[in-house]
Amino acid sequence: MEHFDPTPDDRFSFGLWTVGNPGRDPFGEAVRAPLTPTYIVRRLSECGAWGVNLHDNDLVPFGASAAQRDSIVREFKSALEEHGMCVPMATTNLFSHPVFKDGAFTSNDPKVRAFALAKSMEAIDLGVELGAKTYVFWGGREGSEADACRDPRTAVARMREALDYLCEYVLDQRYDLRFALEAKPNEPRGDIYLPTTGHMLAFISTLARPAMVGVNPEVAHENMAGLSFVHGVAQAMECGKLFHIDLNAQKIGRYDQDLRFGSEDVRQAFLLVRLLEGTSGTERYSGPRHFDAHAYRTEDEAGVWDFARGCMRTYKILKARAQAFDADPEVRELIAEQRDAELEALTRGYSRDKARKLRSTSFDATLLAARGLRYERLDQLMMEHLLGVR
Ligand code: GLT
Ligand code: MN
Ligand code: MN
Repeated sequence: MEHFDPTPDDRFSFGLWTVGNPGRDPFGEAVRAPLTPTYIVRRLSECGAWGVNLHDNDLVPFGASAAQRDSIVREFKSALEEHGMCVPMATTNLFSHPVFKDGAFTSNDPKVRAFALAKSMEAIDLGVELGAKTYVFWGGREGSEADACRDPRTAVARMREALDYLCEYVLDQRYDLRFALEAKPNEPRGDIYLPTTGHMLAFISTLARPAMVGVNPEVAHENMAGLSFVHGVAQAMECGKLFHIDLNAQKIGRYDQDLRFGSEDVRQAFLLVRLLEGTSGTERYSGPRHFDAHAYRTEDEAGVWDFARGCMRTYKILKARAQAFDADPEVRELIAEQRDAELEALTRGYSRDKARKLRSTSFDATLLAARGLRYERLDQLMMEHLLGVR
């Protein structure tokens, strides 16, 4: 029997806010007691996780003095060391405090925008001090309900100004840090600017330092927009922009559920793991496998660790299923690349001569159209691997 216990080589990480989620929602109070960051570090390492991620205020409370900050950070660092855990990613909380009720970088108030920038620089310092190599920006409050309040172009321009500023800050400090932008279409705002990974990729190409900035797509968020997560992630990988990933699960058409990885739409989860692990022979994603999810509100603390182990276990089971699928001779035959050396020579790289030859080639469209593609068989094979009978 294969074992699916996580090891540090799997590069699994969780946010302090994920396993630390006390189960509060808009309709009800917390159902679990808060867990301290150092306790979370210990329990995550016991579960087999490799890394722990955080917002500035998951660790250092908003408004803490410099002395309080330093002692909290010292204690946290020694817990990391003791349990052999790292902090691969950090981020800023620019959404909880009421000051950010109408956005942080995109607020109409220059004082709020300035405060958000200052808070971000401080949080970047904290992340780098803890060893983070990736810095996430999720603009949860960067949106609107009363859309006449600002031109959305102004919002995008303000976002650009803030990110350009922070890129220069990182370079000026000589930090080894890259930014990863996380999209979400709505919630908590009626609409959030730059709502999908696709919007983010286009936006990044307009920045002053595009090479420093990539994306952090989240399963739930792209699903909320009704999009194929696998296609979005693949596009980010294809242009070298998948810097980080938020793994969870989501039913389509709902609020942001942040469910245990793989617990909904197991086909997409399978195809995602197959893509990230490159089991079909493509390039493998080498960054952290981060779970941005939380346990059901029905759970006590024991259920939280069941949840965490479940995320990692499902990932590894799907990886094993994907490897078996891609090693299956029948599958390989069905998806083997078709070649036509003569025509490919004409369609690869334009020249006037190639175009002339191509246009004088005759094609039997009826014959080409008549061939069945056997995708029913292919998909059923995928299902049988997924269901464990093949
Ligand atoms: C928040 C959000 C997540 C983001 C986190 C990073 S915070 O929990 O729902 O999707 O990734 O800011
Ligand atoms: Mn997320
Ligand atoms: Mn989410």
